[in-house]
Parts: sequence; structure tokens; C-alpha cells
Amino acid sequence: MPPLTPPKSGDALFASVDRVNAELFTLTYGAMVRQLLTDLEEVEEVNKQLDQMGYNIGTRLVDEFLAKSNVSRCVDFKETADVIAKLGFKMFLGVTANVTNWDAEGTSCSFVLEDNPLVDFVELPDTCQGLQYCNVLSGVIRGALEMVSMKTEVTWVRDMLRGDDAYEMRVKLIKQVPEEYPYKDD
Ligand code: MYR
Repeated sequence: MPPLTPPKSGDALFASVDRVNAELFTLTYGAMVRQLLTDLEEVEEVNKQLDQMGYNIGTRLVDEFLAKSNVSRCVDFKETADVIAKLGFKMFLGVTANVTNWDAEGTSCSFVLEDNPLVDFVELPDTCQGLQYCNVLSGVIRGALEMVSMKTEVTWVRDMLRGDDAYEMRVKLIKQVPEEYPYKDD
């Protein structure tokens, strides 16, 4: 019998396992949103809950991201935004985002997603028009950034589930807390 070689990332088997995992995640998320709609009844409450869940995930995800990506401290918010768009989204969602619409101060920008695996198989019924289905993602960004000392507000300004032409998440830096070191050099 030939030796059993474990599949490597990039092999066809790995690609199909990744696809099945992504689909399973998408379907599980959809089932969870549906359950929240049943339990909480108010769409606004569901929106808040999804954002909070994302925030909690983001506060933990950032460690995994930093460990796996080997990214070191970014010099400014612009660099951080690029790192999230190109590496963060790719690592956890399998797609990249475009960073656009910077304001003059360099403290607000948009992440535009043309492809969003979270919404595969999703169609919102008329009764759910106010639902911010992807709030988990904006919550993740807010939570992750808070762990690297950046307090932000993250909102959705375009959503294909509501008929827009892309997914656009606006990220506004509210406050950057300087790192404090536990001891002083003399
Ligand atoms: C720094 O310390 O300056 C680097 C900051 C990098 C923050 C990266 C946060 C990763 C967030 C993952 C986003 C996942 C989206 C689905």
C-alpha cells in the first residue's frame, strides 16, 4: 500500500473541504439569524444582537489573526485598514475588500465587498427589510480594532440584500488609545 500522505493546503481535497466548511458556516449563520428573529421578534433587537456577537468574536479573533499573519504594528489607521481588507477578510471570509472613500482626515473609510460568502443562499422576506443581516461582520471589525487600541463606529451603508450594488461597511475611527507600557525606561 502506498504511504498515506496528508493533504496539503492547496490540494483539491483541501479546496473542497474549505468550500464545504464555508457553506456549513453560511447555513449555520442563516439558521441562527432565523432563530433570533423568532426569539427576539423585533428586527432592531436582532441587529443589536448580531453586532454584539460579532464584537465578542472580533475581540478573540484578533489574536488568531496576529499570530497567523505575522503582521506587526501598523503605523496608522490607513495601514490598519489595508491589512484588514487584504489579509483579515481573506483569512476569515475567503475574500478581500477594497478600501475606498477616505475622508480628508484619514479617519473614516469604507470596506467594499463585491463578494460576500455570508449571504450565499440568503433572500430576505419583505417582513425583514430592516434586518442588518451582516451585522456580525461589522461587529467583528469593531471588536478586533478595539483590541488593538482603536475605538471605532462601524455601519453598513450599502447592502446587496436590500438592493444595493455592493456591500459597503463604513469604519470611523473615534479614538486611538495610546499603548501603555507597564514599566518605564530610566
Ligand atoms: C496593528 O496592531 O496595528 C495591526 C492591526 C491589525 C488588526 C487586524 C484585525 C483583523 C480583523 C479580522 C477581520 C475579519 C473580517 C471577517
